[in-house]
Amino acid sequence: MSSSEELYLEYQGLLFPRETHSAESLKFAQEFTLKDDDVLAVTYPKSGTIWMQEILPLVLSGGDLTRVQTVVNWDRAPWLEETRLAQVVDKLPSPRALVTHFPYSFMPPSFRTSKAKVVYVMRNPKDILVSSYYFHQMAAFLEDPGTFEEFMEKFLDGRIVFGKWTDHVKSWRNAELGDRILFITYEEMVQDLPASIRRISDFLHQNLSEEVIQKIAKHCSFQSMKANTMSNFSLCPKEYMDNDKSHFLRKGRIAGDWKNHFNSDHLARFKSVITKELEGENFSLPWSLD
Ligand code: PPS
Repeated sequence: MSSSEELYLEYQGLLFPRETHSAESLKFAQEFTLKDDDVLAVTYPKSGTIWMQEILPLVLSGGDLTRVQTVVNWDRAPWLEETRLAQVVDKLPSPRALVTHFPYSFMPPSFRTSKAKVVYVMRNPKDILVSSYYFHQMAAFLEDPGTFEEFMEKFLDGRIVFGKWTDHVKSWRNAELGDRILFITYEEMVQDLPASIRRISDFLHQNLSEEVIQKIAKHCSFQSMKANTMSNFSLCPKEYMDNDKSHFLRKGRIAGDWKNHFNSDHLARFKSVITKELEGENFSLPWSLD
């Protein structure tokens, strides 16, 4: 079993998986020039990143399925912070779709001066914790999660990649980006995907027809993405992600898997830490922590 130091790179106080990040890639990201028509899906890990990575290029291309069927997701809408970006960025069609797990303070100066837009996906943190727990079991580039209790403590302390969930959410909620940012929840996407795609399309001034919205929703359903080798990470070698242990597209369709993992002690501990961390913030969470 590899240690945290072997697996993770610490950069400006945050942990990043060395498998896909380097000091150079993080510096490259922080010096990256964003364009006015770029659109970024911003998420804390396990909040719905690859889902938005599928939706954005489709919305931006008027529902053209060619790229989602022929280009793997990590090249189609690359992560700003990953080493892969430098290799594929010149081949991205405009308007570009990118994704990032960066908290706001890590964004390049060009983001602040550009008109680039952000779709920020939020998910119930209890479900993020559960999703992340299974992901740490199947991804060899992440530390073994230990028991569920141990992993919950690491999550609450931010001793995991990309730090604390509360810090991430606070950083973007307080970023004051006006009409450059759309906040959307994973749960509303589960509940009504066509309506969520309509919100995204309107935000990006795409003016898509109902027929195109339905086409995108069909392609981005859990079943369809789970079957799409360009999106389900089955092309990722087993030594990096072991689908025998857990699938990347694991439960998805059901919001609230946390109920199968939290006992009353977990719930009380989770609620008290998250509530304290968010004390005094001028936004409220769209989910109850009970
Ligand atoms: S990562 O590693 O941060 O990029 O992971 P991320 O993509 O943010 O989150 C993975 C979870 O998103 C679920 N997912 C979906 N749910 C519903 N519908 C669709 N189409 C979809 N695509 C991805 C995926 O199943 C993970 O959640 P869990 O709860 O583990 O199933």
